[in-house]
Amino acid sequence: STIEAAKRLAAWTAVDKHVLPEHKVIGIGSGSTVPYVVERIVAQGHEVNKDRVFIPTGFQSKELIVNANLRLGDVDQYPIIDVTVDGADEVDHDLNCIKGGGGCHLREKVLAEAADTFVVVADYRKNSEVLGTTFIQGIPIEVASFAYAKVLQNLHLIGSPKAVLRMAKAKAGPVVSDNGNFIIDAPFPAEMMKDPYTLLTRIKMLTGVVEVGLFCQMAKAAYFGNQDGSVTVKW
Ligand code: DER
Repeated sequence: STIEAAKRLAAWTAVDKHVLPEHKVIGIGSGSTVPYVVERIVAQGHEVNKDRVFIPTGFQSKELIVNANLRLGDVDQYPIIDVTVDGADEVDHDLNCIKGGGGCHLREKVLAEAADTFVVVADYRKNSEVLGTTFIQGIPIEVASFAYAKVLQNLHLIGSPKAVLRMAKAKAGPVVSDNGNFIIDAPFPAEMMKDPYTLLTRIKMLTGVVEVGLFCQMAKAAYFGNQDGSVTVKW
């Protein structure tokens, strides 16, 4: 499909540009675009990959690395990462991202921050001006499970009356993250989404919040595959 082709295009372009032979510690994100990132890194060959270590951002990411026969590492062993490549749910004109659609944004943010270079790869649907325009289910927020009701209450008070606990589809009850926490999806009005950094700080301060799916001023560049086979780069 054009969406899969667009994901692959973004991923291959970003890897060719930012995952170079001198880069030995690579952070691998989560979602449906990063498999194309791993595909392109594997294609760089065993010679260059045998001296590299790959840091996952969750269970799915770890499986991707292991199944590609790439060397697995942990962020506690490799606190300095050369480059992290990850997807996103939406990217605004200033390279701020909504992330966490896949429920992995806590480890994703740790690896994005630990990397010298953090790049985003996505299909054209994620390329936006103001966050919340195309990704409308809300800002993903990882919360301590016992505190979720309090966090929900406070999110309603600070501007997200429609905030909800993310319920599982293939399991009775809520989604449980790789870290054993719950996820809340909190939509905010466009006015507040125009200043994602202020919104991030306000949400992060709510007691019980573990991590917020707003990645502000972290990405060095974002690559979007387009329907016509071209690539848009924001940096
Ligand atoms: O949850 C995340 O932040 C993931 O990166 C995810 O949102 C990316 O989604 P996709 O690559 O499957 O579109």
